[in-house]
Amino acid sequence: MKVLKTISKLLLSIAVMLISASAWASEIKDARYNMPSGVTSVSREVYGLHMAAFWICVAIGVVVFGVMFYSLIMHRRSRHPEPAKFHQHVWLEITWAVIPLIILIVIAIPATMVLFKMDDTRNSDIVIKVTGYQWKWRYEYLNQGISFFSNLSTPMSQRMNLEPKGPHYLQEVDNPLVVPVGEKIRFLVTANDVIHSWWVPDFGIKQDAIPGFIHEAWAVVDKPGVYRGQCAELCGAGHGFMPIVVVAVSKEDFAKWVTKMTQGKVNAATMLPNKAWTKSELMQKGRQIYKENCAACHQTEGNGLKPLYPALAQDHVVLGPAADEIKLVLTGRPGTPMQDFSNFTDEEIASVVTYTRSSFGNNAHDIVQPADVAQIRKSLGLPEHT
Ligand code: HEC
Ligand SMILES: [Cu+2]
Repeated sequence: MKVLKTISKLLLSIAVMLISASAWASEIKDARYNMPSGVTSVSREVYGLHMAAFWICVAIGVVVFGVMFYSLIMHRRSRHPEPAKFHQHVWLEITWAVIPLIILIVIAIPATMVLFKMDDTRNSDIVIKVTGYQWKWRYEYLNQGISFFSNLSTPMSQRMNLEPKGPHYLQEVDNPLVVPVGEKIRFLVTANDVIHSWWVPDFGIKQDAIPGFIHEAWAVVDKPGVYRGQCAELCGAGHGFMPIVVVAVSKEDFAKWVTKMTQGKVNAATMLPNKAWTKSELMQKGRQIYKENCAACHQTEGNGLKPLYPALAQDHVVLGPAADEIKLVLTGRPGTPMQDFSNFTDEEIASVVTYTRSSFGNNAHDIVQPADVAQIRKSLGLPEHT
């Protein structure tokens, strides 16, 4: 009777499990539990190592637990009331030291070879400097003179649950990194404030971004597509809001993109420090910097978002002496959302300040040169940043 009850209970729980499993099945189908094998030779080798190590662990687990359960069952007390009383077994001990040693060596050799390969950044076709900021990434194409920030583009309304979440919630940006397929791209990874980490699983890259250090990584992407990653080093309140989006395109499309990005734009390679800039150069660069870094709060048209963010149109600071506005942008207003932008270069601050002073109906007429910013930076005791 008791046995029957147990069996019926067991059957019932299996039925419940099956029903719930089928309900979950559609979700499970799309879920990915393993790491991706990715789209670069390195990422595929890393995946291969991971799977090899995984199956070795499975085999070890089967053997170890097999011996354990065999011993538990076959040498249980009811069968052997008198325990064996042996001590030490030299050969057994040597065996269980040597076998793991061999396994470790077998795993270490291919792993070390992949590490060497990962480190070989020679003969690259394109060099991109990646800089982590709280909380965004900046990409600089060192040979093409292209430079931009990449910010999270998921609207606040989705983050506040006022709107349904999009398919790439918190994994989308305004300006993705664009790279060509089939070319060796060398990444120089660093940071400007705290430690971040540039992680793109499909490229097999997770490289620490540390202020004052430049770490290297490389990738040759085989397949055009959109690859997403994120910051992988807890870097403050916005850590979860600085995703990485890389768009890999054909070489021809990449060349077109480079032309589009450099056409009519001030070429970063020619931005010499202390060079006197013309107003139109400053305005052009300033518009871009404003759009990427200020417009989220002060709005594209400079009319702000009352009562949270003041308008910059007809604002007394913007219309006041240029030195005061430079100071404000360099130091921010502690305790308010107006952060300090001291990690921007002198050129960037000069252009964004010039832009605000002559846009949105503001008519300050003056322009600000990088040298002015450098001077104020110095008077505030901030480190140089050209
Ligand atoms: C995260 C939101 C945010 C961003 C981004 C931001 N600001 Fe601000 N800004 C503020 C807030 C809030 C204030 C008002 C601070 C206060 O309460 O005194 C402010 C104040 C200012 C003021 C002074 C206005 C006044 O009348 O007090 C200027 C000028 C200014 N910001 C320029 C900029 C520039 C230039 C950028 C981009 C480089 C920028 N801000 C980016 C939120 C922001
Ligand atoms: Cu970060």
